[in-house]
Amino acid sequence: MSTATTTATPLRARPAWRALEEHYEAIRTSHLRTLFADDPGRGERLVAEGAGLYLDYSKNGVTDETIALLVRLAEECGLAERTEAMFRGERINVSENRSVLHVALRMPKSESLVVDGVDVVAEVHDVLDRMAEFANRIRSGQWKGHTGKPIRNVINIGIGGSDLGPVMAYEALRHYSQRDLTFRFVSNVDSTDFAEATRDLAAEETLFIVSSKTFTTLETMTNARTAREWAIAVLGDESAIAKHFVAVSTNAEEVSKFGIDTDNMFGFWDWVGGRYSMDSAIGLSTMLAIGPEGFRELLAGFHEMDIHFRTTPHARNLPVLIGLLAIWYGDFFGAQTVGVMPYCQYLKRFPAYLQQLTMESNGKHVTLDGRMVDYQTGAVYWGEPGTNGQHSFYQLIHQGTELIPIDLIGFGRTLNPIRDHHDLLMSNVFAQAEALAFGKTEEQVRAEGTAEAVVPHRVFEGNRPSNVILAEKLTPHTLGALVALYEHSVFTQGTIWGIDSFDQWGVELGKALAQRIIPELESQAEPELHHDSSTNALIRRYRAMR
Ligand code: G6Q
Repeated sequence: MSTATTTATPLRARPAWRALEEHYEAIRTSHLRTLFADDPGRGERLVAEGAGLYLDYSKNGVTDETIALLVRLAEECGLAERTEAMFRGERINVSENRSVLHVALRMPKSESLVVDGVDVVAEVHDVLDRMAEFANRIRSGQWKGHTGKPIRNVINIGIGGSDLGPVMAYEALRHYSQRDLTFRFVSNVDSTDFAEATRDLAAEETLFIVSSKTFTTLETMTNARTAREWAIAVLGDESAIAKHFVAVSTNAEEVSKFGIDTDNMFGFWDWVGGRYSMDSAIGLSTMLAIGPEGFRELLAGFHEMDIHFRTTPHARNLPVLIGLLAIWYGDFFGAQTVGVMPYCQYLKRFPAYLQQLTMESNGKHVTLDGRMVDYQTGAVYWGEPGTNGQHSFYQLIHQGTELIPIDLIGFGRTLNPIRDHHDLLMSNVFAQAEALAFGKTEEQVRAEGTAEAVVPHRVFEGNRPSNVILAEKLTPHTLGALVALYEHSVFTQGTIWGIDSFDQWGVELGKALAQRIIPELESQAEPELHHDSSTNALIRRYRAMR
């Protein structure tokens, strides 16, 4: 089946969708208490394993029949065919007419993937080898700054896909990082970001990685120019650039125009989307932090999940199950959001990273062939590390009126074993999933001797869904597998909705309008304004305050 025919039948007209609608009516009031009581084996059966991750999805409002129907939906929507099309390098990003080949970034050297006559895996490894050589020189102190001192600080300048992955990975893998190097990340065009990141650093020991696929992004280029002025002001002359700036980009021309020698540029390709690029050269800061070997492990984790996704039957396939459950809650139960709660302080930026991955990918309102959808697409993803979130917003998940499916992520072992912290942390993972699913009945509350007037306040209705994802320990390998898990779950959802998960036209309009407004803010003379009355008034007020 070709990719084009898979989108031909409107989603809601598909037999599996119709069957799911009926099934939903039959199951929507079933309580997890009953589902577990009637089927004591479900906690051991509704699980899946792959690439070092264990998924327990038994505390969801599903039965074996639900899963079978969802899997049938995936089949009817051509998930297997579209997955193969992606892995073969077909141009499945239709609105940009591009291949989608982040999976090639983590294929081992021994493999080859020829797309348009080019072995992309060989190209990937050429860049990885150059990155490794550079990383070794920085990490060993062999690379010297303009005044002959080794580099101690690395600042990645980038935004969106050229920032969120690197920041998240650095925070996640800090434990494995070379601790005598300082890493900072500047993304916001708000000058505060740059000022605070550099205020206590010596320019002669600082390396800037300017990360930008296009090398034209306003925020990144503004910060990069500020960084160049900052470095030259201290180091004296332009020739310092060669020792203190490297670029990660697909645009060699703009890189050299900026003044960075293309010998100090690490390339990638238009078939790597920004939000899918943390394992390309965009991950240079990650490699500097954890070393080439650690980076290889990270790629191996991604690759293991890629293989799992490509080869495991959908009913036991982790990304497929997670993607299908998101469809189940979004399109049938009307859930608007999905919470992702890592019980791991190192993963504190993981939810922010996922927000871009999921929402920029699946926040779409037309199908691949341009028809308006008549169903809900991408949910709002959000989250915070546990247990912190429990002391703020979990209240609403437990007792509010919104249905919020959540993923709880935990590890068997901590990287910082201190007293019984880890058992306390993990007991909360299990307790939250249990409390959400089973709640507390009126009878139980009464039996505790609660005053009658307070009883309703203390009742937890339960039946609130969660996935629990467990891995042995947070390693570069685990992180790769975890990111690939969500990447492919996004792909699964996008395939079912029949949308293009790899473009991002929605980001464009605001950028274009900002370009028009900049001269209106900066001009000396009072500009003639032709916006709506609100925008005109706001611009005038800002000019007066400025
Ligand atoms: C990601 C998006 C977007 C992009 C940034 C930075 O998928 O395309 O977040 O990564 O706008 O773009 P550059 O890397 O080109 O600066």
